[in-house]
Amino acid sequence: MVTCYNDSISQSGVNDTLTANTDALRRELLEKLLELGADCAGVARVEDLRDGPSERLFPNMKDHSRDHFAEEITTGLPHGAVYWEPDARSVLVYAVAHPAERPELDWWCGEIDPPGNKRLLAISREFRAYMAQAHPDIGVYSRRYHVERGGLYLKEAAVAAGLGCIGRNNLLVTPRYGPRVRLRAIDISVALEPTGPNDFDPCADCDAPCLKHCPQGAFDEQIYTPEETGLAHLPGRDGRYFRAACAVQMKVNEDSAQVGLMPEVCDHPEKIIKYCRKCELFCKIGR
Ligand code: B12
Repeated sequence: MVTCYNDSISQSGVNDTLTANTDALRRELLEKLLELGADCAGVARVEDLRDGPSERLFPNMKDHSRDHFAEEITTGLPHGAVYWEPDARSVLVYAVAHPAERPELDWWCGEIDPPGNKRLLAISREFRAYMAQAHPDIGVYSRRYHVERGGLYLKEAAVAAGLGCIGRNNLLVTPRYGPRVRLRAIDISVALEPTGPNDFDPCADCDAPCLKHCPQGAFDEQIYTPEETGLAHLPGRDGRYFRAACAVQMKVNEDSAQVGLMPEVCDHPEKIIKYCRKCELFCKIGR
């Protein structure tokens, strides 16, 4: 039944260095996430995520987009900084596949979350209910989506958990679904052995159609360099992803949205916003 999570676990079996208890707990929790509807799940260690490349780049970003996020900071921390609960030790990261043939999973109905997001949220809610009953002694903290409101950098957590790698399209690319996944995370107070990272890298020999079809040319120029930033990991890997251009396209999508009905999420007509996904949909992995 184990889907794409922790291919490391399913291939190599149990890590002998773990105590039987934490290993059993890790299996139980990841399998619970899959049972609740996640398509991939893994574990990252909080210590490995602190002060990651996104958090370090953020204060020096030149291509801030949608800076209204800054107005929404509820953590009390500087913009871009990640809040951690004092007793958080492990991050459970999970993904729901968003295949090309189910585009509606990613459609916003006005301000209402797309069906895919709703599923991610439902998994979190049901997982917490399970934990409250099965492991009331473990702290469980559902992560918000926006870093400004208590989220974390989900792609980095997913890489650390072994779900995939950051592709040249600046997205998490998974072996099974390519980049066509949406992510969420739940922190817990127990230290579990991480399920990643691994050396999966399908971009190395790819002619990168994902980069060529961006309607705003968001990958056309190098915005950041390792020398200037002191970082090895940059947006689009080598600093070629231009966030502000991407945000222009998303605004175009919002402005051109047509009013329609999505009965599965809303009982009245709303603007149905279909954000651009060309960098995802042109990726050859997982199709
Ligand atoms: C703000 C935001 C946006 C903004 C800005 C995007 C940006 N990347 O800057 C806008 C609105 C433009 C946007 C656009 C999109 N987004 Co967006 N976005 C986010 C959000 C909330 C935070 C991302 C962020 O601020 N990153 C900070 C900047 C500094 O980092 P970064 O550009 O991501 O680059 C870092 C990594 O690439 C990393 N890196 C590079 N190489 C390596 C290697 C290693 C080993 C490591 C560890 C790290 C690493 O280092 C960089 C820092 O230098 C996340 C959710 C979350 N909480 O994480 C979703 C998220 C990243 N978005 C997502 C998606 C799908 C999209 C869109 C396709 C639009 C859509 N239809 O939803 C586009 C795609 C853009 C792209 N190609 O990157 C998904 C990605 C899923 C996936 N498979 O990766 C996320 C995770 C949300 C989700 N629901 O799952 N997004």
